Amino acid sequence: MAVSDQVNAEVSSLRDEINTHNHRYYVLDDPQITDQAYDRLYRKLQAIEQQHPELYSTESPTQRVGSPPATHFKTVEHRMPMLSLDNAFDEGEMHAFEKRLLDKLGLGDQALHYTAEPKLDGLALSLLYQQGKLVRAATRGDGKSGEDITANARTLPSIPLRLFGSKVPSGIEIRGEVYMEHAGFAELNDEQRNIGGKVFANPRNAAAGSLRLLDSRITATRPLTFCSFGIGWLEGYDLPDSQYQRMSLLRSIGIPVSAYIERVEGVQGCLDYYQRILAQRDSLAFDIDGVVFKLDDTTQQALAGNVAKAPRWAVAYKFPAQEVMTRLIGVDFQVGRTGALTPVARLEPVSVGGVKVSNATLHNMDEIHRKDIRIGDMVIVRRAGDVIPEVVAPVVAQRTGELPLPKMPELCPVCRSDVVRQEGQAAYRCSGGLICAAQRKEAIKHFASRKAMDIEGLGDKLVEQMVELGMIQSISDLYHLDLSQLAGLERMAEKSASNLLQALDTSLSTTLARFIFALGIREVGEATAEALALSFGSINEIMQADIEKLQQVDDVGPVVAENIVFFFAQQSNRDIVQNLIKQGIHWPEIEVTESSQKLPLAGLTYVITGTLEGLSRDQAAVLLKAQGAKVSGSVSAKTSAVIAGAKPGSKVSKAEALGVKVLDQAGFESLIKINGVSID
Ligand code: 5U1
Repeated sequence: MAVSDQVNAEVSSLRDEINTHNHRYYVLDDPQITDQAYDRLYRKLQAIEQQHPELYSTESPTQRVGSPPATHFKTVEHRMPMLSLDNAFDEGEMHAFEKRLLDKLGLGDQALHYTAEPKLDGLALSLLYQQGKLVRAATRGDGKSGEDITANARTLPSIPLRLFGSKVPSGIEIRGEVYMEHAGFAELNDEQRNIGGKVFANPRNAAAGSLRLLDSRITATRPLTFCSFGIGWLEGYDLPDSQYQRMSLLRSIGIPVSAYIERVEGVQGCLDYYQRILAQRDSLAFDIDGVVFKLDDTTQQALAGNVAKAPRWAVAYKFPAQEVMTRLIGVDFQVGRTGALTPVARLEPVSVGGVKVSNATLHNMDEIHRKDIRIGDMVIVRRAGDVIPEVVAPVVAQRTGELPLPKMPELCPVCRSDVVRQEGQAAYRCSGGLICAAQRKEAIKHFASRKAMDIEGLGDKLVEQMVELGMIQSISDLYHLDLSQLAGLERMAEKSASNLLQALDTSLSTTLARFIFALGIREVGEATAEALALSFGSINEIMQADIEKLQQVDDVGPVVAENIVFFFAQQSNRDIVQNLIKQGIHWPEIEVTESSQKLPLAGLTYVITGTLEGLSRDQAAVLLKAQGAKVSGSVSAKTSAVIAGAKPGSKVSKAEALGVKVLDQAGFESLIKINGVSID
């Protein structure tokens, strides 16, 4: 049966819509819909295509799932060789780079302009588009020819299968880098550990390994991203003669380009840019190993020419290495909040990514055995982003003679209780519970942390001091502290002591979700705590619930349910909850309704700004969520209303500009009908 015009039109419109959202997400960095809404569109298209196989198209966004494995990759020649980059390691080498250019161009001491961008730590890829359609993707190889990995590249959502707009050249080879973000890398390695698969040493190896898999269906599951850094070959098009404008042109035809790209003047401009990007390096979601500068004027680029395989007109100014070698001098064991003992490497101090490192995590004993790390080994240490430095691997080639494997102690190094390992679990734990000062310290730090009770001024060092001095045995003791006790502590003046007492007092007014999270029940994170709060509405109900009842909550599986029941089965934990309530911890009541569909605010999204009278923004959010609403941090055209307390921020003007309703305190109160509910 012929496909009706209506189905044809729907498929075509869904494909366009999905492609537009990909473009907004990867190229414009400005997503307009949630991941869930995107998934809904995607599944809708998939369902129609399954019903109508005759509508199959290689260009459909659903065709990024990969194809059956190949036996090998074909070798293909690049239209134009893929060059490499010369490096500079200090300011002197940057000055020398510019001097060479000025001499070559005969420009004396004129100012040169450069396009500057971060150097992504991934692997280079060349994409060939003909008549706007992706026809080939190849690795760099030896620069002249590389491996044809088209089937794999097609699975990356950031690589458009077709270019956008009316300005598309008839043929273009686009060059760029494929990389993996830290979060995706960590998730991939966790999965690989679970299935006993290959664990990757760093995101670059993971990206390279994933892109060169013979089975593109596996590549399709790997979190890879593409970002372009230039054009290799081009036909049927007049390019602008500025590198910066060429990159803007790529962006305009749907190719992702760095969001950090800038045009800078002279070496000083380059050095300033280097410092600015270096300062952001640890907060980026991906690894970069330097910044790249390219002469902006492409006529000057042509005049400067190439030396061997690298252009004279570009340079990579490298950052300090994030992976270095040093000696493992010993292994200590750190006791965490749940009693788990983590092996920590003691290292010969070394600078990693510009920061001095003398300790690094070894994760767990299984990892030490899997990697065969010995005390006395030279090891590779990696520090990237804001994560804790880790020992990646031993350098076995440098091992001289027999070296001992680290051993898990039989007694807790802090409280001397037995160390035990539950069957089927990777972690070894101290059996001392809250008798163990280490577990007590961690439990209190967690209780006070920002996402839990948010007790400002109660930092880690202070908690450690208080536990060591025996001032607090359990979290409920925090609320018995007085000014004279606090003011007697090291580095604690009377003013900060009184601020801390005030912060403790403020923390008494909280939300049920924060309180549950703060208790530190094993594997109960923020989302689970929130789901528990919304579905039970009271701490007593949660304390009394059995495993079966707990499992009815979204997010709660058998293991988490068992952890919750186990936690509240301990009389000491029940006492802590009762004591805290006696000391005045409170939260707004939540009315529990059977089905979220029936809730009055279901399907609506609110943004809260400014200070509301009598309740925090968090508490207001709980009241809205209890009635089925969503609470978001940013205003968009889809926001149902902005709730503005005193001194609201720019969110109100944004709402007004978008025509979104703004509710004041009274409007909010009538919305959630909290007049009868005591909120102070
Ligand atoms: N960001 C960036 N990386 N990268 C790598 N730009 C850049 N340019 C390159 C390479 C190999 O080569 C061109 C200068 C030819």
